[in-house]
Amino acid sequence: MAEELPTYCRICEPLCGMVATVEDGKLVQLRPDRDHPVSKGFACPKGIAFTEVVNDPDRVTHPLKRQPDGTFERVSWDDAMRDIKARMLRIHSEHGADAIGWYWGNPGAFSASHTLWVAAFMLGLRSPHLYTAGSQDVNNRFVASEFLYGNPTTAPVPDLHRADLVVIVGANPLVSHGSVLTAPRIKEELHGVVDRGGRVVVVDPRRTETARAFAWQPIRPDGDVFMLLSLLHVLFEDGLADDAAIAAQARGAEQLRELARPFTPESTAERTGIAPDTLRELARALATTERAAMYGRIGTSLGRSGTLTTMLLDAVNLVAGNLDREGGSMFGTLGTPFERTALQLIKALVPVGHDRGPRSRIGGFPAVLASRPAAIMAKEMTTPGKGQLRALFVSAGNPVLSCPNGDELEDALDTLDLQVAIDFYVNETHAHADYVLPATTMYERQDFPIPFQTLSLTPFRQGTDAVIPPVGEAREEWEVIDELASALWRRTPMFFGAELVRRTGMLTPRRAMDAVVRLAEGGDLFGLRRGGLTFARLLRDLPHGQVIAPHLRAGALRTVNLHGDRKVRLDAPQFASEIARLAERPGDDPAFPLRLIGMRELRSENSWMHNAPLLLRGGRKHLARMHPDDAAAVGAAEGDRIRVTSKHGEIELAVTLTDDLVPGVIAIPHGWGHKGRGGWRKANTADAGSGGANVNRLMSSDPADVEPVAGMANLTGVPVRAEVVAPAAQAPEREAATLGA
Ligand SMILES: Nc1nc2c(c(=O)[nH]1)N[C@H]1C(S)=C(S)[C@@H](COP(=O)(O)OP(=O)(O)OC[C@H]3O[C@@H](n4cnc5c(=O)[nH]c(N)nc54)[C@H](O)[C@@H]3O)O[C@H]1N2
Ligand SMILES: Nc1nc2c(c(=O)[nH]1)N[C@H]1C(S)=C(S)[C@@H](COP(=O)(O)OP(=O)(O)OC[C@H]3O[C@@H](n4cnc5c(=O)[nH]c(N)nc54)[C@H](O)[C@@H]3O)O[C@H]1N2
Ligand code: SF4
Ligand SMILES: [Mo]
Repeated sequence: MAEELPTYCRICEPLCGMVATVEDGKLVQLRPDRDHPVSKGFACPKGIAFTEVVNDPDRVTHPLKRQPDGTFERVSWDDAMRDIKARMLRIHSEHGADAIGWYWGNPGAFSASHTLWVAAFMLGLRSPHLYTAGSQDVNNRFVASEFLYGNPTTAPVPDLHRADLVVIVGANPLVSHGSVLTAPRIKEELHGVVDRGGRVVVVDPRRTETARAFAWQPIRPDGDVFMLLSLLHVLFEDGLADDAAIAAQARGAEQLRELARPFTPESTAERTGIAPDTLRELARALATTERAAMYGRIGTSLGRSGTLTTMLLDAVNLVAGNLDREGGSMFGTLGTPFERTALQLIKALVPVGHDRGPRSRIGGFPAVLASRPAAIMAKEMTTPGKGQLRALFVSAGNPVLSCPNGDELEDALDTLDLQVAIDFYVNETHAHADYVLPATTMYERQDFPIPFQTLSLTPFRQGTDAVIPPVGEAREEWEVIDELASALWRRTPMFFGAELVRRTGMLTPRRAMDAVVRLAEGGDLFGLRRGGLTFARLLRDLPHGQVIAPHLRAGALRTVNLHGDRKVRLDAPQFASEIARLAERPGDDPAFPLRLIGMRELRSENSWMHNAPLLLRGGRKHLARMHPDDAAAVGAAEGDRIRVTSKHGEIELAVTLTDDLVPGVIAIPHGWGHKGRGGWRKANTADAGSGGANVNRLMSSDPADVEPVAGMANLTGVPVRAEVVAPAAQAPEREAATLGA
């Protein structure tokens, strides 16, 4: 008997509505949900291909234990957990909680239970060793928001529904489908801007898919901070600043004006590659277009000054009069009663603010939402002394491929006393683990996307049940975490309390998700609002989800800004200190004449989904992109195998030539470098080329190269050189020049 069950995709941020076809408890098909009120029948190839992940013969469906020869053998959950708990308790007795760490990867953020349980476990344990994908992604955003708004968890989103000018800096939403922004059908949203007579400008070193569809403004890698300072300079000095907005929303605009004064468009043109007139025109358009928004993502986060860049993006929006305005850069709220007071209370009670707690042992980095930079994880394992990391749990992550200097991390993992993975694949990181515990996929768990509620362009609620039971012996992450916390309950005050509640059966993810639904706008307020939403009602009556409001509302800044006077801090001291640090940027090194940037592909998701046949069709290869002029300079031709070398490492892969790049820039997707150890058969066959190369071997994990404010890894604008190692015809496997997208 086939059943059709509405649910939603949780691979990336649009959370597209899906309909799952289930036969005899097995997922047989996924198709886009035409009745979903926001995604309206849209889904991308990854979403559709997820059936192949759920049913992948290479999937881990039973606990695995690593054998002395490096292979894995099936063990029972009881045996695995007994040994893991005993070893964890021993490490805890001998070395304390600060020998135990957790790396929590990107897909974890798409599971409410996983997010809440990892956070609670690490806060309860009081270990400084929480690492997340955030230091390769978004921690700079959290820190910028904390400085500007006193609230790390708020972030403005561009109101694509109503904007007439959208400036996209370092993001490629036609491929990524949007980030720190939940906007399904984002391509149509952007075309809508143009259809209204507006403009979309893409500031990027590569003429991306998005830039091709709209207007491309080339920029030199890591030049954004200079562009933004010049935009501020022009806004202030040419009388374009919105004084009323500044007076109403901000404090310290005078200080920022002073800081921006030296950065004339002429003085920054060399760093940005943007002609002064073009920059002035952009500043004028941002100020004079009634509804304009500037939006930045990964390309603005992974340079040398990610926190400053993000602070400046918001500052430009504010000074141009575009912050917290319809059609501008807007803030989402949950719409709970007394939301601001509740946020202030949480902020006072949960000690996760920037720089709360001790700085990291390696590099002295401040905590960001209780996490430390993943770039220092390896040295935390190998540097002796109190606080040395000896046991690491990794859930939904693959730091060997996603963090800088994967080689160093691989070696360091082998020095640990205990490494445990929770995943449904044995990836390059987990290949070093003592145990791999099988996780459920998203379609095997109940869910409600708590972290994305306030980032949605269309305020929207959708819950889902598991559409199939756990495959094999898979378990949800929170169940494993509960068991670990239980083992420590007599030793850790928070776990003691948690254990008492847990034993009553009241501490479940479902209760947490239900509470958010009921307290948020549209919710039943636990019975006070008749007919309001509950989690159960979402599942029962509204399986395609419920729109709460057609648009975001202006004025939300007064709720999410937690500073006492509700003013945005344009005088945050980090503006001055980070601008001063720009002078320390290393100059060009003739030994490394190219700048390396990243890029995402439509049919990859970071380091995973490279084992799904649907996504590997057409002889996909992991390829570097070079400008023909740069290729000619080193004698490289289409399809040649090249060696790319940085100060920190080298990789080899095939090259394809394209003039979609600013000359001097080379682009390589991250997330490749599958070595065939971990059980992914498809990814390592001739189909998928050689499994590709790990671009993060070129990146530095030296604390001196990590951005000091938010601990961001420097993964873009990295100096490299390229040389040919084998011409196309003789390359080890013939690499077809089919682009991934
Ligand atoms: N298909 C697909 N979708 C994904 C993912 C995936 O792997 N595949 N990953 C998901 C994740 S985890 C995230 S965080 C989001 C990210 O979402 P996006 O930020 O939209 O993703 P990217 O495609 O990496 O876009 C970054 C852009 O920045 C540009 N860039 C690089 N350096 C610079 C620079 O110095 N300045 C400027 N201005 N631009 C620069 C790059 O050329 C690239 O076009 O995507 C998500 N969606
Ligand atoms: N050079 C360079 N490096 C980058 C980036 C870049 O642009 N350039 N982007 C960075 C960004 S934005 C990110 S987010 C990071 C990502 O870095 P990570 O989060 O470390 O790595 P992923 O590749 O997302 O690995 C995801 C793992 O989670 C597993 N998984 C998927 N779903 C689930 C689940 O529901 N439960 C469990 N337990 N496991 C699951 C997958 O099988 C896979 O093994 O990479 C970063 N690295
Ligand atoms: S864009 Fe694709 S991967 Fe992302 S949520 Fe939608 S269907 Fe899933
Ligand atoms: Mo990410």
